[in-house]
Amino acid sequence: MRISQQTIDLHNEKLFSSHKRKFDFIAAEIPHVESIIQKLIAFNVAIPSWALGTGGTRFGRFPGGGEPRSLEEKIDDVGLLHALNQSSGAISLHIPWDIPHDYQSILQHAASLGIRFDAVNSNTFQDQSDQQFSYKFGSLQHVDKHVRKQAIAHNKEVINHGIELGSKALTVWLSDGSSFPGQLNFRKAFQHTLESLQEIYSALPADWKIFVEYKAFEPNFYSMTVGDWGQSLLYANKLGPKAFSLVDLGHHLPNANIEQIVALLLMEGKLAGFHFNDSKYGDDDLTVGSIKPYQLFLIFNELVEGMDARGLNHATDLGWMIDASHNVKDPLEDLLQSVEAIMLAYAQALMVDRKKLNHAQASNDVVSAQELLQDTFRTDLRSVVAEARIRAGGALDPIRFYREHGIRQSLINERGANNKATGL
Ligand code: LRH
Ligand code: MN
Repeated sequence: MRISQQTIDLHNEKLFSSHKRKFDFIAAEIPHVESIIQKLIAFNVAIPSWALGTGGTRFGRFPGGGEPRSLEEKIDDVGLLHALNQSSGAISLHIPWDIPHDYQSILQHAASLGIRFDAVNSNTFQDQSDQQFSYKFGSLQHVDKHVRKQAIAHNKEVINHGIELGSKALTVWLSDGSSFPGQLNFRKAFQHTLESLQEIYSALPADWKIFVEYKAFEPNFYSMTVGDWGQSLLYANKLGPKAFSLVDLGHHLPNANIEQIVALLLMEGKLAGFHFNDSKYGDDDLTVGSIKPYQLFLIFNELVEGMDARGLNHATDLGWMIDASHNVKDPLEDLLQSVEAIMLAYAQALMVDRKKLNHAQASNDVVSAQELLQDTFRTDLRSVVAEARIRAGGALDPIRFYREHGIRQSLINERGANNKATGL
């Protein structure tokens, strides 16, 4: 299903006057609004190929219909999101859930929708039917070298798929760990994992990166072999200059100060990027900014400060990806909300008066520092994000457009009500 520019322009015409009123009001307050808009236009968030269908939990899954039946249809859905918000111009594949069978046709199809391939993800947390050795007791950490060899070979295969698609990074998330005290020798598990990652690292092309994603718990519930940012950084430092730590917002213990972790990984030049989502308890994979929007703003505040301190290109030097699971929402509406929340947090972080904040920090003026951040967070920049979107050819109100044009029903008519997309 493709959306014509003409249909989007018609939608924008209807909503333009109220948008202009809001935008002109706020733009008058922000001297550098044009540079913020240019940065927003350049910024894209990669959509996870495993989150285009309905997610579920062990207690149940309630499909909404019209789910993509193939990688081509997943790319169609990302193309649909990108046509509406002009900020979703990339897809992150998960192998073997989304093995590309014909690279050329997949590349042409994606290019025709303005979609590029972001980091590719390996999967050694599930056993495939044709697999010789089980990952029940881990993969790269496993006590049996045959299991480790099998997992290393899989990661090399994933790199090869990525090379064919123009991807430049491999994300490795390991479910490896233990569920009971005494089950695992932590030192040997770390060393097996490091040796295995070193073999995968040596298979990376010169211009590639490896993202080491950490997680505090689940599916192991006593220890995870890449359990926190410290362990992930240890691996990344021991692996070499192409290895970085990936921050999935849902992978922290309660009340972790994620914005401080981000600031320090960035300072060390070891921040890979993000799997954006939100959570109240565990790895809930909820809509970005739906539970802790202030934390998301504080993370982007550290990102803008830290990226500018290192002279990084905001749009290209870090991995911007969503990792979510949609149990009760339409997957495409959920993803539109998540991208909007990310763009809003980024816009607000770009609005922060860094000079005034640095001065407040340098003079221990705690109240002014907080007032400055909260004043920015309480400033409604939705019309600035919308202005960037329409200048890039997107819709003023993507979810309204999606509903008014009955897109989900069209997808159900085209694909059926009961098919299940590959993924979580
Ligand atoms: C693990 C994780 C990882 C993916 C998976 C789909 O919780 O965040 O990034 O491989 O979700
Ligand atoms: Mn993740």
